[in-house]
Amino acid sequence: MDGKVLVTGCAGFIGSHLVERLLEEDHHVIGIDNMRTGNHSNMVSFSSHPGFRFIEVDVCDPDLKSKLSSDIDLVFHLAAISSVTASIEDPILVNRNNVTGIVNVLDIARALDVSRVVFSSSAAVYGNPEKMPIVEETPLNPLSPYAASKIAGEEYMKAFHETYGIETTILRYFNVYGPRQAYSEYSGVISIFINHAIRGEPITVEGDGKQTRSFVYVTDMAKATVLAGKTPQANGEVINMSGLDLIRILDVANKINQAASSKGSKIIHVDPRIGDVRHSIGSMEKAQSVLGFTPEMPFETGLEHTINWYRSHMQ
Ligand code: UD2
Repeated sequence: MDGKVLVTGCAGFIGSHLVERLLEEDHHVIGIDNMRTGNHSNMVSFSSHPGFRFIEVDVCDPDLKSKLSSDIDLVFHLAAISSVTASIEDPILVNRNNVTGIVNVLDIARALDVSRVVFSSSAAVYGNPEKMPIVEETPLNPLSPYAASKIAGEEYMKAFHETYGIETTILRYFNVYGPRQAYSEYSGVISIFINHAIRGEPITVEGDGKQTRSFVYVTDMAKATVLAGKTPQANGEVINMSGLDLIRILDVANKINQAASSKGSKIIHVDPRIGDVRHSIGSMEKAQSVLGFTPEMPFETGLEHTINWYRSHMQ
Protein backbone atom coordinates (compact mmCIF):
# COMPACT_ATOMS: atom_id res chain seq x y z
CA MET A 1 0.00 0.00 0.00
CA ASP A 2 1.90 3.07 -1.20
CA GLY A 3 -0.86 5.62 -1.66
CA LYS A 4 -3.57 6.83 0.65
CA VAL A 5 -6.33 4.76 2.13
CA LEU A 6 -9.97 5.85 1.89
CA VAL A 7 -12.38 4.80 4.66
CA THR A 8 -16.05 5.51 4.02
CA GLY A 9 -18.09 5.69 7.22
CA CYS A 10 -15.03 6.77 9.21
CA ALA A 11 -17.09 8.38 12.01
CA GLY A 12 -19.09 5.22 12.62
CA PHE A 13 -18.64 2.44 15.13
CA ILE A 14 -16.47 0.05 13.11
CA GLY A 15 -15.10 2.69 10.71
CA SER A 16 -13.54 4.74 13.52
CA HIS A 17 -11.75 1.68 14.96
CA LEU A 18 -10.53 0.82 11.47
CA VAL A 19 -9.05 4.33 11.01
CA GLU A 20 -7.28 4.03 14.37
CA ARG A 21 -5.72 0.74 13.32
CA LEU A 22 -4.62 2.10 9.91
CA LEU A 23 -3.00 5.16 11.52
CA GLU A 24 -1.21 2.92 14.05
CA GLU A 25 0.23 1.11 11.01
CA ASP A 26 1.42 4.47 9.59
CA HIS A 27 -0.98 4.72 6.66
CA HIS A 28 -2.30 8.03 5.38
CA VAL A 29 -6.06 7.94 5.72
CA ILE A 30 -8.81 9.99 4.13
CA GLY A 31 -12.06 9.46 6.01
CA ILE A 32 -15.47 10.41 4.70
CA ASP A 33 -18.81 10.37 6.50
CA ASN A 34 -22.16 12.12 6.02
CA MET A 35 -22.57 12.25 9.84
CA ARG A 36 -26.10 10.82 9.62
CA THR A 37 -25.30 8.15 12.21
CA GLY A 38 -21.58 8.90 12.47
CA ASN A 39 -20.36 10.97 15.37
CA HIS A 40 -17.49 13.44 15.84
CA SER A 41 -16.88 12.00 19.29
CA ASN A 42 -15.93 8.67 17.67
CA MET A 43 -13.04 10.44 15.92
CA VAL A 44 -11.60 12.31 18.92
CA SER A 45 -8.55 10.03 19.24
CA PHE A 46 -7.40 10.68 15.66
CA SER A 47 -9.13 13.76 14.25
CA SER A 48 -5.98 15.89 14.59
CA HIS A 49 -3.54 13.12 13.63
CA PRO A 50 -1.23 14.41 10.85
CA GLY A 51 -1.90 11.26 8.78
CA PHE A 52 -5.67 11.77 8.79
CA ARG A 53 -7.95 14.01 6.73
CA PHE A 54 -11.71 14.14 7.25
CA ILE A 55 -14.21 15.18 4.60
CA GLU A 56 -17.87 15.47 5.51
CA VAL A 57 -19.61 14.17 2.41
CA ASP A 58 -22.18 11.56 1.45
CA VAL A 59 -21.03 8.42 -0.41
CA CYS A 60 -23.77 9.08 -2.98
CA ASP A 61 -22.55 12.63 -3.69
CA PRO A 62 -22.09 12.97 -7.49
CA ASP A 63 -19.09 15.29 -6.83
CA LEU A 64 -17.38 12.88 -4.43
CA LYS A 65 -14.51 12.16 -6.83
CA SER A 66 -13.50 15.79 -7.13
CA LYS A 67 -13.45 16.10 -3.33
CA LEU A 68 -10.91 13.28 -2.95
CA SER A 69 -7.23 13.33 -3.84
CA SER A 70 -6.17 11.20 -6.78
CA ASP A 71 -3.53 8.98 -5.17
CA ILE A 72 -5.84 6.59 -3.34
CA ASP A 73 -4.56 3.05 -3.37
CA LEU A 74 -7.05 1.21 -1.21
CA VAL A 75 -10.70 1.74 -0.27
CA PHE A 76 -12.55 0.34 2.74
CA HIS A 77 -16.25 0.82 2.12
CA LEU A 78 -18.20 0.76 5.39
CA ALA A 79 -20.62 3.66 4.95
CA ALA A 80 -24.14 2.28 5.07
CA ILE A 81 -27.38 2.25 6.99
CA SER A 82 -26.66 -0.88 9.00
CA SER A 83 -30.04 -1.68 10.44
CA VAL A 84 -32.55 -4.35 9.45
CA THR A 85 -35.30 -2.43 11.26
CA ALA A 86 -34.50 0.84 9.48
CA SER A 87 -34.59 -0.99 6.14
CA ILE A 88 -38.05 -2.37 6.87
CA GLU A 89 -39.27 1.14 7.72
CA ASP A 90 -37.64 2.87 4.74
CA PRO A 91 -36.32 0.53 2.03
CA ILE A 92 -35.90 3.35 -0.51
CA LEU A 93 -33.56 5.28 1.79
CA VAL A 94 -31.54 2.15 2.58
CA ASN A 95 -31.29 1.30 -1.12
CA ARG A 96 -29.99 4.79 -1.87
CA ASN A 97 -27.34 4.69 0.85
CA ASN A 98 -26.28 1.08 0.55
CA VAL A 99 -26.65 0.39 -3.19
CA THR A 100 -26.21 3.77 -4.93
CA GLY A 101 -23.45 4.42 -2.39
CA ILE A 102 -21.35 1.40 -3.32
CA VAL A 103 -21.82 1.93 -7.07
CA ASN A 104 -20.58 5.52 -6.65
CA VAL A 105 -17.59 4.37 -4.59
CA LEU A 106 -16.70 1.61 -7.07
CA ASP A 107 -16.97 3.98 -9.99
CA ILE A 108 -14.60 6.42 -8.25
CA ALA A 109 -12.24 3.52 -7.49
CA ARG A 110 -12.23 2.70 -11.19
CA ALA A 111 -11.61 6.31 -12.22
CA LEU A 112 -8.80 6.77 -9.67
CA ASP A 113 -7.17 3.44 -10.51
CA VAL A 114 -7.51 2.17 -6.95
CA SER A 115 -5.94 -1.24 -6.55
CA ARG A 116 -8.39 -2.79 -4.11
CA VAL A 117 -11.83 -2.20 -2.59
CA VAL A 118 -12.83 -4.00 0.62
CA PHE A 119 -16.59 -4.05 1.25
CA SER A 120 -18.18 -4.60 4.66
CA SER A 121 -21.15 -6.84 3.95
CA SER A 122 -23.26 -8.65 6.52
CA ALA A 123 -24.22 -12.13 7.68
CA ALA A 124 -27.77 -10.95 7.00
CA VAL A 125 -27.21 -12.07 3.38
CA TYR A 126 -27.53 -15.72 4.51
CA GLY A 127 -31.04 -15.37 5.92
CA ASN A 128 -31.84 -18.26 8.25
CA PRO A 129 -29.81 -21.28 7.13
CA GLU A 130 -30.07 -24.55 9.06
CA LYS A 131 -26.45 -25.64 8.93
CA MET A 132 -24.06 -24.06 11.44
CA PRO A 133 -21.40 -22.79 11.29
CA ILE A 134 -22.37 -20.96 8.12
CA VAL A 135 -19.83 -21.34 5.32
CA GLU A 136 -19.34 -18.72 2.60
CA GLU A 137 -20.79 -21.03 -0.09
CA THR A 138 -24.20 -21.14 1.63
CA PRO A 139 -26.92 -19.92 -0.79
CA LEU A 140 -27.96 -16.33 -0.12
CA ASN A 141 -31.47 -15.62 1.10
CA PRO A 142 -32.40 -11.98 1.78
CA LEU A 143 -35.09 -11.77 4.47
CA SER A 144 -35.07 -7.96 4.71
CA PRO A 145 -34.45 -4.98 2.39
CA TYR A 146 -31.19 -4.51 4.34
CA ALA A 147 -30.00 -8.01 3.36
CA ALA A 148 -31.03 -7.36 -0.25
CA SER A 149 -29.02 -4.12 -0.27
CA LYS A 150 -25.90 -5.94 0.97
CA ILE A 151 -26.33 -8.69 -1.66
CA ALA A 152 -26.67 -5.99 -4.33
CA GLY A 153 -23.45 -4.41 -3.04
CA GLU A 154 -21.66 -7.77 -3.23
CA GLU A 155 -22.88 -8.28 -6.82
CA TYR A 156 -21.58 -4.84 -7.83
CA MET A 157 -18.22 -5.73 -6.27
CA LYS A 158 -18.08 -8.88 -8.42
CA ALA A 159 -19.19 -6.97 -11.53
CA PHE A 160 -16.49 -4.30 -11.10
CA HIS A 161 -13.90 -7.02 -10.44
CA GLU A 162 -14.86 -8.80 -13.68
CA THR A 163 -15.41 -5.72 -15.83
CA TYR A 164 -12.61 -3.41 -14.76
CA GLY A 165 -10.15 -5.75 -13.04
CA ILE A 166 -10.40 -3.95 -9.67
CA GLU A 167 -9.24 -6.17 -6.82
CA THR A 168 -12.15 -6.78 -4.47
CA THR A 169 -12.65 -8.44 -1.09
CA ILE A 170 -16.04 -8.91 0.56
CA LEU A 171 -16.25 -9.36 4.34
CA ARG A 172 -19.47 -10.65 5.87
CA TYR A 173 -19.60 -9.27 9.40
CA PHE A 174 -21.60 -11.19 11.98
CA ASN A 175 -22.50 -9.58 15.36
CA VAL A 176 -19.94 -6.93 16.19
CA TYR A 177 -19.83 -5.27 19.62
CA GLY A 178 -17.57 -2.93 21.56
CA PRO A 179 -16.95 0.69 22.52
CA ARG A 180 -18.63 3.38 20.35
CA GLN A 181 -21.50 1.20 19.21
CA ALA A 182 -24.42 3.61 19.12
CA TYR A 183 -27.22 3.15 21.60
CA SER A 184 -30.68 3.37 20.08
CA GLU A 185 -33.58 1.10 19.25
CA TYR A 186 -31.70 0.29 16.02
CA SER A 187 -28.44 -0.72 17.65
CA GLY A 188 -27.00 -4.08 18.63
CA VAL A 189 -28.28 -6.12 21.55
CA ILE A 190 -25.12 -5.70 23.65
CA SER A 191 -25.24 -1.92 23.47
CA ILE A 192 -28.94 -1.94 24.41
CA PHE A 193 -28.53 -4.39 27.32
CA ILE A 194 -25.53 -2.55 28.80
CA ASN A 195 -27.22 0.83 28.62
CA HIS A 196 -30.35 -0.51 30.31
CA ALA A 197 -28.32 -2.33 32.99
CA ILE A 198 -26.26 0.74 33.86
CA ARG A 199 -29.44 2.82 34.16
CA GLY A 200 -31.12 0.14 36.28
CA GLU A 201 -33.87 -0.19 33.64
CA PRO A 202 -35.35 -3.59 32.69
CA ILE A 203 -33.42 -5.67 30.18
CA THR A 204 -35.83 -6.75 27.47
CA VAL A 205 -35.22 -10.18 25.99
CA GLU A 206 -37.14 -10.71 22.78
CA GLY A 207 -38.64 -14.21 22.73
CA ASP A 208 -37.39 -17.05 24.95
CA GLY A 209 -33.78 -15.82 24.83
CA LYS A 210 -32.57 -19.20 23.59
CA GLN A 211 -31.66 -17.74 20.21
CA THR A 212 -27.89 -17.56 19.81
CA ARG A 213 -25.31 -15.26 18.22
CA SER A 214 -21.53 -15.25 17.83
CA PHE A 215 -20.15 -11.91 18.93
CA VAL A 216 -16.87 -10.47 17.70
CA TYR A 217 -15.08 -7.55 19.33
CA VAL A 218 -14.66 -4.42 17.24
CA THR A 219 -10.85 -4.18 17.43
CA ASP A 220 -10.57 -7.78 16.22
CA MET A 221 -12.83 -6.75 13.35
CA ALA A 222 -10.64 -3.73 12.52
CA LYS A 223 -7.53 -5.94 12.48
CA ALA A 224 -9.18 -8.48 10.13
CA THR A 225 -10.46 -5.73 7.85
CA VAL A 226 -6.96 -4.25 7.43
CA LEU A 227 -5.65 -7.74 6.64
CA ALA A 228 -8.34 -8.07 3.95
CA GLY A 229 -6.95 -4.94 2.30
CA LYS A 230 -3.34 -6.13 2.39
CA THR A 231 -3.41 -9.87 1.77
CA PRO A 232 -2.82 -10.73 -1.91
CA GLN A 233 -4.78 -14.02 -1.67
CA ALA A 234 -7.88 -12.16 -0.45
CA ASN A 235 -8.43 -10.71 -3.92
CA GLY A 236 -11.79 -11.82 -5.34
CA GLU A 237 -12.76 -13.60 -2.10
CA VAL A 238 -15.79 -13.50 0.18
CA ILE A 239 -14.83 -14.06 3.83
CA ASN A 240 -16.91 -14.44 7.01
CA MET A 241 -16.04 -12.36 10.08
CA SER A 242 -17.69 -14.10 12.98
CA GLY A 243 -17.03 -14.83 16.62
CA LEU A 244 -15.96 -18.35 17.57
CA ASP A 245 -18.65 -19.28 20.12
CA LEU A 246 -22.41 -19.36 20.09
CA ILE A 247 -23.92 -17.51 23.06
CA ARG A 248 -27.59 -17.47 24.06
CA ILE A 249 -29.14 -14.01 24.26
CA LEU A 250 -30.54 -14.81 27.73
CA ASP A 251 -27.02 -15.66 28.90
CA VAL A 252 -25.80 -12.35 27.46
CA ALA A 253 -28.54 -10.57 29.45
CA ASN A 254 -27.53 -12.33 32.68
CA LYS A 255 -23.81 -11.68 32.22
CA ILE A 256 -24.40 -7.99 31.50
CA ASN A 257 -26.83 -7.68 34.38
CA GLN A 258 -24.22 -9.08 36.77
CA ALA A 259 -21.35 -7.02 35.44
CA ALA A 260 -22.99 -3.67 34.68
CA SER A 261 -25.95 -3.19 36.93
CA SER A 262 -25.37 -1.90 40.45
CA LYS A 263 -28.79 -2.86 41.83
CA GLY A 264 -29.64 -5.61 39.36
CA SER A 265 -32.05 -4.95 36.53
CA LYS A 266 -35.15 -7.00 35.91
CA ILE A 267 -34.90 -9.29 32.91
CA ILE A 268 -38.24 -9.33 31.15
CA HIS A 269 -39.39 -11.24 28.07
CA VAL A 270 -41.35 -9.65 25.25
CA ASP A 271 -42.56 -11.03 21.90
CA PRO A 272 -39.86 -12.37 19.61
CA ARG A 273 -38.77 -10.12 16.78
CA ILE A 274 -40.54 -10.82 13.48
CA GLY A 275 -38.19 -12.66 11.12
CA ASP A 276 -35.55 -13.07 13.84
CA VAL A 277 -32.67 -15.38 12.97
CA ARG A 278 -32.61 -18.27 15.47
CA HIS A 279 -28.92 -19.13 15.43
CA SER A 280 -26.01 -17.38 13.76
CA ILE A 281 -22.35 -18.32 13.70
CA GLY A 282 -20.02 -18.17 10.73
CA SER A 283 -17.26 -20.61 9.91
CA MET A 284 -13.95 -18.81 10.43
CA GLU A 285 -11.90 -21.41 8.53
CA LYS A 286 -11.56 -19.24 5.45
CA ALA A 287 -10.57 -16.16 7.50
CA GLN A 288 -7.87 -18.30 9.07
CA SER A 289 -6.61 -19.85 5.83
CA VAL A 290 -6.75 -16.73 3.61
CA LEU A 291 -5.99 -13.95 6.11
CA GLY A 292 -4.31 -15.90 8.92
CA PHE A 293 -6.88 -14.32 11.21
CA THR A 294 -8.67 -15.67 14.29
CA PRO A 295 -10.52 -13.42 16.77
CA GLU A 296 -8.55 -12.94 19.97
CA MET A 297 -10.67 -11.01 22.44
CA PRO A 298 -12.38 -13.29 25.00
CA PHE A 299 -16.08 -12.41 25.30
CA GLU A 300 -15.95 -11.66 29.05
CA THR A 301 -13.00 -9.28 28.63
CA GLY A 302 -14.58 -7.58 25.63
CA LEU A 303 -17.80 -7.11 27.61
CA GLU A 304 -15.85 -5.59 30.51
CA HIS A 305 -14.11 -3.07 28.20
CA THR A 306 -17.43 -2.22 26.59
CA ILE A 307 -19.24 -1.73 29.91
CA ASN A 308 -16.42 0.51 31.19
CA TRP A 309 -16.57 2.55 28.01
CA TYR A 310 -20.34 3.14 28.26
CA ARG A 311 -19.98 4.00 31.98
CA SER A 312 -17.48 6.73 31.19
CA HIS A 313 -19.36 8.04 28.14
CA MET A 314 -22.95 8.11 29.35
CA GLN A 315 -24.50 11.51 30.08
C1 UD2 B 1 -27.21 -8.15 13.37
C2 UD2 B 1 -26.97 -6.76 12.81
C3 UD2 B 1 -27.55 -6.65 11.45
C4 UD2 B 1 -27.04 -7.73 10.56
C5 UD2 B 1 -27.27 -9.09 11.22
C6 UD2 B 1 -26.61 -10.21 10.47
C7 UD2 B 1 -26.96 -5.12 14.59
C8 UD2 B 1 -27.76 -4.06 15.25
N1 UD2 B 1 -27.63 -5.78 13.65
O1 UD2 B 1 -28.58 -8.37 13.54
O2 UD2 B 1 -27.16 -5.40 10.90
O3 UD2 B 1 -25.70 -7.52 10.24
O4 UD2 B 1 -26.69 -9.11 12.52
O5 UD2 B 1 -27.06 -11.42 10.95
O6 UD2 B 1 -25.80 -5.35 14.87
N2 UD2 B 1 -32.56 -8.64 21.20
C9 UD2 B 1 -33.21 -8.69 22.41
N3 UD2 B 1 -33.44 -7.51 23.08
C10 UD2 B 1 -33.03 -6.29 22.59
C11 UD2 B 1 -32.35 -6.25 21.33
C12 UD2 B 1 -32.15 -7.45 20.66
O7 UD2 B 1 -33.59 -9.75 22.89
O8 UD2 B 1 -33.23 -5.27 23.26
C13 UD2 B 1 -32.33 -9.92 20.48
C14 UD2 B 1 -32.91 -9.90 19.08
O9 UD2 B 1 -34.24 -10.30 19.03
C15 UD2 B 1 -32.00 -10.93 18.39
C16 UD2 B 1 -30.64 -10.77 19.12
O10 UD2 B 1 -30.94 -10.09 20.32
O11 UD2 B 1 -32.48 -12.23 18.59
C17 UD2 B 1 -29.60 -9.99 18.34
O12 UD2 B 1 -30.20 -8.79 17.89
P1 UD2 B 1 -29.32 -7.62 17.19
O13 UD2 B 1 -30.29 -6.60 16.73
O14 UD2 B 1 -28.24 -7.21 18.09
O15 UD2 B 1 -28.59 -8.35 16.00
P2 UD2 B 1 -29.09 -9.24 14.76
O16 UD2 B 1 -28.35 -10.53 14.87
O17 UD2 B 1 -30.57 -9.30 14.66
